[in-house]
Amino acid sequence: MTESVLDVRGVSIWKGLLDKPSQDAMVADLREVATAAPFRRYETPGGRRMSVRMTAAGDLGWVTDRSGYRYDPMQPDGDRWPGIPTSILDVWNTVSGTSRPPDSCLVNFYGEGAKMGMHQDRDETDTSWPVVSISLGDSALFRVGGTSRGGATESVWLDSGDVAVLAGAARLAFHGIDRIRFGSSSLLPEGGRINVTLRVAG
Ligand code: MD6
Ligand code: FE
Repeated sequence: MTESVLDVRGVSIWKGLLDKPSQDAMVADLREVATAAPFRRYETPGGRRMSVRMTAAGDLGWVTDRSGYRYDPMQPDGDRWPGIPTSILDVWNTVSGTSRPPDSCLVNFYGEGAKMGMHQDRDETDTSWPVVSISLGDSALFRVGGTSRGGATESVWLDSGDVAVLAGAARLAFHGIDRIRFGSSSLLPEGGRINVTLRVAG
């Protein structure tokens, strides 16, 4: 598979880093994660239900409810999160530029019509560590802005097997998913998109 690294407003995008067998293996690992920690549709502090379904692996997962957003060592049902699969840690080791392992792996599922509004990732204790993001399944239109809300943005399609790295000056860039191209990939038999993000959260 050909591989190239794009720069989109400081975000590095490794096109096609994961080949099809690697993507299939990662999906199988994520099915085990979802068995131990089911996907949930969270309610935001403002009382709106998110269109994206979420779960997590590692020491810390990310949850939200009426009391706010936070990293939590427990699932909402009181269980710990499952471990981060090795196939996913391998990607961190390839692209993060750090030998410190991630302690949080967030998994987002986008069904038809799901999207994610523009946001910054700043709930981590130390936001100087990179965030590594893996795309699997249907293609998604990823929008990247600057470090304050509003202003110029640039959009790029993230396809299955692409890996994005938010580091350095782009670590606190606003970003979001405007839409997915439902059914554009056959990786997930029922369609949809999975996004996996790795962080040092705690
Ligand atoms: C997504 N990604 O690709 C949403 N956050 O579905 C993110 O919110 C994200 O891609 C931090 C770093 C990289 C990302
Ligand atoms: Fe994000």
